[in-house]
Amino acid sequence: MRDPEYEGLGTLRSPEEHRTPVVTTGFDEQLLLRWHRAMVLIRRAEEVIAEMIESGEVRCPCHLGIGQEAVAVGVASELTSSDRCFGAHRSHSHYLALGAPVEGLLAEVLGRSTGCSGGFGGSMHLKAPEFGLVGTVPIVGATIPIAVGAALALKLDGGNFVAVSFLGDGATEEGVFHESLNLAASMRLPVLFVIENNLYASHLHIDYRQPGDALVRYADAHHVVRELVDGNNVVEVAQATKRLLATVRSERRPAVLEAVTYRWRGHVGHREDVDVGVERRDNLPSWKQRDPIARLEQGMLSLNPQIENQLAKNRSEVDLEIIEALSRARAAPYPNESAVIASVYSTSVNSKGSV
Ligand SMILES: Cc1ncc(C[n+]2csc(CCOP(=O)(O)OP(=O)(O)O)c2C)c(N)n1
Repeated sequence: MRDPEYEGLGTLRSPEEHRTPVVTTGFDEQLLLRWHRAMVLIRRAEEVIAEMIESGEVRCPCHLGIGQEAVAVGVASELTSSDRCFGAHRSHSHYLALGAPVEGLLAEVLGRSTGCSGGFGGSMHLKAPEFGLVGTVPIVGATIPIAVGAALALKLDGGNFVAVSFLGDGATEEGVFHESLNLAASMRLPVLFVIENNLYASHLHIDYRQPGDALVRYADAHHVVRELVDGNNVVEVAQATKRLLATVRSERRPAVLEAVTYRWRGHVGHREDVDVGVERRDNLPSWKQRDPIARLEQGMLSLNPQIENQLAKNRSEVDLEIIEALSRARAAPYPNESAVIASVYSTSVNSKGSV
């Protein structure tokens, strides 16, 4: 039973609210266009992956984040390639928002050797360390403590780089999330926990899983600074990230960003109407009215109607980029047998035969 006084997510969980255009007044148009392009790239790449799942060309399990693009793009906008990011099973957006090449993603889901993980990982094991993405792992909660460890290393190294852990609302139900938050707070480690609260873990709504729906309460319990934002508003996400990272970088302590959003496709796969074999009975059409890309476009157009040309240019450039990347990915070979052996066994064996 929920306490009647409990405010929780308030209007943020209601798809009828927060549909208005993103307020872009005072923001540099070039920056807004870059955010727009990054979100369109994630959306289109995932739509193409969805088509390839449906046709049977992509056979690894894919968890699409269509509808959630603003979170990754808003956070990544405040990061450098020397920061250390970690994701989970739904991380295409993190990989692309950090600037890693779309060809590496498409080749990876197609199992090709030119994929970002050599074609061995598939959709859920992405990496692009040169862009700051250390790795993604589908075991829920698995990368949270690794991000805390990376934050410890970054603190010991000096400098002001940070670790970032992208996680879902379901991952806050893993004990390791609470241990990680406690350790990061106790040791004052520079790590930003980004909770993408899309209200669901697989087919189960948060109301059936937790006594409260706002996950920032866990930050409060650990005396960690935090913000709760509309995750479908890229400006809000970027501004909150900027404020939190200023603290994390300068004071070397953790922070939590909770971004409320919604996924348009089912938990896994291309379909909109099922979550892991369970029929979806939610209000997806209503949530689509809170589209993060359309809302940014509306906000930009309201200030400058001429910007439509630039928005259209972004869309067509992204389409071309994806077509070319996909054609290269499809033409690439699968990993050969020696790559399998080399990836499993170490070559550094000493004269006694031990590694
Ligand atoms: C330790 C563990 N338990 C269960 C699963 C199965 N599983 C995969 S994703 C998922 C739901 C995760 O929900 P959330 O963290 O909210 O992320 P979202 O899928 O909404 O992005 C579950 C239960 C798993 N991969 N790992």
